[in-house]
Amino acid sequence: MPENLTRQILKEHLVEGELEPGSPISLKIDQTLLQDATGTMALMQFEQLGLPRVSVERAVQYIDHNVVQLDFKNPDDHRMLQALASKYGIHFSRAGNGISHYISIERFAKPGHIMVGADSHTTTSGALGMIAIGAGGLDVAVAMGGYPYEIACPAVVQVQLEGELQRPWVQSKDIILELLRQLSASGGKGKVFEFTGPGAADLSIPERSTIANMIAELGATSAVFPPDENTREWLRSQARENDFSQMGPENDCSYDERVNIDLDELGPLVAKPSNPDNVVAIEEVAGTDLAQVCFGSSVNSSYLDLALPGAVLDDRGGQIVHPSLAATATPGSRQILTAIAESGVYRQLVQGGVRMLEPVCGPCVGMGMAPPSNANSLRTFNRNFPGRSGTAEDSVFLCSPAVAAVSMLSGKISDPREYGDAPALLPMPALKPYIEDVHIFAPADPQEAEKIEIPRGPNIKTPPEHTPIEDAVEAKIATVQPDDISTGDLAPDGVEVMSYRSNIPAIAEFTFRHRDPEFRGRLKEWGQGFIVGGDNYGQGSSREHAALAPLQLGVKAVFAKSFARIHRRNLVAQGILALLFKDDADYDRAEVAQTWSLPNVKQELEHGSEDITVRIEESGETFTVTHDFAPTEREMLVLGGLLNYLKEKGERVGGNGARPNAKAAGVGQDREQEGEAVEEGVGGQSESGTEIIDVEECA
Ligand code: MIC
Repeated sequence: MPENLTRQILKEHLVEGELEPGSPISLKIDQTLLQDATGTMALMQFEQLGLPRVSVERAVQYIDHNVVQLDFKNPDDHRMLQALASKYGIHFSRAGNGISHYISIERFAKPGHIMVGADSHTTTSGALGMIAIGAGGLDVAVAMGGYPYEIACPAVVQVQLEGELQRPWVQSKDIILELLRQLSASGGKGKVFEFTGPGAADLSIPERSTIANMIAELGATSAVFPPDENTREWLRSQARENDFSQMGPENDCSYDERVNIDLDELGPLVAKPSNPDNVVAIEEVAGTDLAQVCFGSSVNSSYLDLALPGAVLDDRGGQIVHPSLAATATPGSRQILTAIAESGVYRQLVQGGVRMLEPVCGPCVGMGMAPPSNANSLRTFNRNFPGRSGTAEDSVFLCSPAVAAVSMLSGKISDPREYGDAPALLPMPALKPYIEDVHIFAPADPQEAEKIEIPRGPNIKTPPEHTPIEDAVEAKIATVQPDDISTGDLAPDGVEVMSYRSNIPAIAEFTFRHRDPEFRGRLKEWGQGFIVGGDNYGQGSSREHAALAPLQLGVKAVFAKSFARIHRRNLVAQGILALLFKDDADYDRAEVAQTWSLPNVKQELEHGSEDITVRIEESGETFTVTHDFAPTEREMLVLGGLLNYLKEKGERVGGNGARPNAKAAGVGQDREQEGEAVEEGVGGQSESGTEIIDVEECA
């Protein structure tokens, strides 16, 4: 049967399971991505696997998020990450190189590969024809160890792009905003979006990367653009044409769903506060006063994304950023920074009054440039969850660089089609001279690696312990939350909180700090508790801190109407029950401080029951909730999470995805064949010859 590209790639990598949408599959992983804000926990959990080296073709640790370095915490994390990367066989991209997603498409993404990354926007690399999936740090750690990655088999949605974008005023950002407008922030759950048609073929790789990046905002598993001549050309410009593979959907293949977008009809769109799917036509918000305009960062940070605002400022004899607002620009990578510096775009932006920021995530995750109170900020970023910008009562609009460019002149949200003739852009200089990976450090060779000491600063604490589930679980409801709770509500963005990413006891103190400031106090008093949430609970980022912090505080289960994919899995991997209301009306029964019990939960999980009984202790009423746990996830939950599960099972899958092939967890066949000394078991942090500086000693 002819297959679409997504299924071909999945088939190639299938280790176990049936390619039936929704059914559990395990996939061999080729590449992994870690960034510093998620990497510390991921690598400390990798240490707990007790493996000597990673077993994937390419593992990269980037430093791009926590780079404000207000005090010792961020630099301590970076120093530890560099040592861990070198020791365990991971490439290390130093701060200043750029944002992981952009560097990945420049240097590593490869048609036909599968990557998992501890960042929801890992999906960006789908621009090059690979399947790139965001996941929690523990899942990425386990994949790095050579275990297959487990996921529900995605359905494949064909997005047929007809016609042509009315460039430069209508841009690929408007395509993804249109998808968000049509499908909503949870409309992509369990799906890979495969882009086809003349409108897809016409998009450059950076344009594709904008769409692939923000497919995460739909809650989707991934986006994939079949590799074509544009892909080959991009790889050639990156001096790695050999990474190109000819592949694509086979003639007459089928898809599970189809969406058509006519690009001739598409106009500029804007996502209003405070969710990326709150999308309207620009006409609806035109005239809105602005105090801030921000370009670049994780998405829309390519050369052309910055060249357009530069050209607009340089146009008509020179124009400036409107006096009522502040504008910033963040290039995606060192390559782009160098290109805009050499072409003159940097000068255009600076001369026009734009504040130039270094190529890191920056204001996109609330790292500086918080907007003023009671004012609007217009950003070419991917997310506008409440408070993410750093200002609690913020009002952030998302748009394309074209909309942002003309709006920064007028001080109001403006329709770029009314600007008049588009200015000429400064051409991008040939990239060749900037392509070198001297700032991406290769790991030490295995002998050297054994001697590497891991420096750990006083803010770095080992991940929380996991305990197997009790026969029955009883707890009070610690908070009841509405729909669309983001992981930012659980583990907030911004310099202050994110500096505790390697210290779960400390970061736990910020859980629900805006939504329910009493939440932590209740849990501390009670020792344990439950969370009740609405639809799309845990949307947004991959940060497993949104599960680790509740674990630390004693949360035993989250009951929700539905969960976002990555957060649901993070809860399960950390041993927290992610339970689904069968009847949404049961959500309305929940009250803070009410006691719910799960009298038979262990047995129900062990027996594979779809129903879990809940009793409301105050009234004696019972009802049932359900779940969508894969069989391995049920076992995981019984044992107290993924690490305990691997330890208990003692199964090991080699880097080539063959299974099972070894006697104990932590013992890699590939390594054994190489004759390396390998320790057994999960949980050991030290290896012979390695001096570990004890965390507690530093505290
Ligand atoms: C985000 O855009 O929300 C982040 C910050 O990149 C997160 C990762 C994190 O929280 O460290 C993500 O997208 O997963």
